[in-house]
Amino acid sequence: MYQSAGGRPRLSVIIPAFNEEATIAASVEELATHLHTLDPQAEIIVVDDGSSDDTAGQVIELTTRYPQLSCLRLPVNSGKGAAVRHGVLTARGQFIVFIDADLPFDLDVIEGILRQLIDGSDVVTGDRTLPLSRNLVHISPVRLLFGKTLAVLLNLVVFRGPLFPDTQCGVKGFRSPVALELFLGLETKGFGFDIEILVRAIDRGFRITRMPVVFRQNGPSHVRLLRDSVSIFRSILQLNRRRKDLKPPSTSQVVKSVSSPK
Ligand SMILES: Nc1nc2c(ncn2[C@@H]2O[C@H](COP(=O)(O)OP(=O)(O)O)[C@@H](O)[C@H]2O)c(=O)[nH]1
Ligand SMILES: [Mg+2]
Repeated sequence: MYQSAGGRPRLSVIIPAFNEEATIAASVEELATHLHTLDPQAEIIVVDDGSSDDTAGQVIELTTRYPQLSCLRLPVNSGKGAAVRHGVLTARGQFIVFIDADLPFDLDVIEGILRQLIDGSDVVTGDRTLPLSRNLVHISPVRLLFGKTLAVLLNLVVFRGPLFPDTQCGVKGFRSPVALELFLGLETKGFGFDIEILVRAIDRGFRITRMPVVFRQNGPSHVRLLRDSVSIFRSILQLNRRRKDLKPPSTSQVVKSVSSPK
């Protein structure tokens, strides 16, 4: 449907993976099958972030069946932000999407993201709080409370308004030059990297679109609530200190939401 241009794939999908041996093969196969109809040449880049299990072995085994699949390996565990950054700097597609290894969202979201990018968005961020999003996953009340509190605090501190209720959503897409600009200077290596990416996008005046998702499943989480929330919040504070001109986003800043079905 979306043809590749001049030998360059239209789309690159990056999967950061840390100790995902139980799910990564099934995820790659599902993704490859799904992408086949969208863009047969779409590349899939799994970034193995110094896993201590057989994540990389599982992926490498599949590369014989899926020539568009590759596996990057970081020698030591460096964090989700570092892994996605690595993938972005290697990706060849005109459009770049990253998604969590357990493919938590209905994969139709990838086509939705592509459509928004083709229509002129620079950045598309999945958002589980949009009215068109659906949640089919049970989330424990404690995790929900942590998530919501973190979202409210960080929006207050970083964005000076409720711009992004779901910064941590594990699917986002970019036009390739935009991705390069956002990820080249990325400093946050851990789970707080999504926030830094959105801040950098806002500061540069990029057009950002919030995209509904169907949250369909959730593998076991690597996020340790207290420790990672504290470290995410610490990176938020560092981020703010580094920004020279902290100001509310200008009203001309476009953060739009997809609010009608396709
Ligand atoms: N690169 C990297 N990825 C990680 C790390 N921890 C988790 N991930 C990946 O980040 C994604 C989301 O992690 P997950 O534990 O499912 O987080 P949650 O869904 O937000 O609770 C998955 O693709 C993981 O493999 C890590 O230390 N480094
Ligand atoms: Mg998860």
